[in-house]
Amino acid sequence: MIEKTFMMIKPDGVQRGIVGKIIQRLEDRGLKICAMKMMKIPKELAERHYQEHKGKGFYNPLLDYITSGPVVCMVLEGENAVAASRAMMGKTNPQDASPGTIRGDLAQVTGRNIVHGSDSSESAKREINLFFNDYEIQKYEKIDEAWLLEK
Ligand code: D4T
Repeated sequence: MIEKTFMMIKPDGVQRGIVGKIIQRLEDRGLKICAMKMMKIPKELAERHYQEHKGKGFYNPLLDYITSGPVVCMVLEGENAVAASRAMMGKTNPQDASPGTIRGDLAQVTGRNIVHGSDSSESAKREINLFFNDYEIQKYEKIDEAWLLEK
């Protein structure tokens, strides 16, 4: 099933200069970039994004971290894009993330785990709507689609 997902390179990914490296992996997998922008997340948006974690011990440090500098937000599309991108990211705690995953190769601790990706189609829809307007999301055919997908 072709679907869209939301992915974010967090402030540590931007500061460490590995934005290009992360995007390269996503493009190499064949995920289509439908939207992309850099922004500094306002506190209210961070609170809405992480509302499920409100009240947990890591909630305030998490808000401080995610609002501490610019992030790069993306909408990606592909076959089972939610599960595919989660698998590419690796486990939340980079110590548990397999080598070959973004976190397993490029991060060390949960509080600096460099990427976020939607964990279900429902959260993908919610997060895409939270971060992007419709006009920011591009609909286009890529020339490799016939070779990448069984179309
Ligand atoms: P995100 O949402 O950033 O992609 O991470 P995950 O989807 O992989 O993990 P999550 O929602 O469970 O956690 C959100 C965010 O909180 C931080 N966190 C999480 C933390 O600092 N300490 C913790 O114990 C947990 C569970 C890291 C990611």
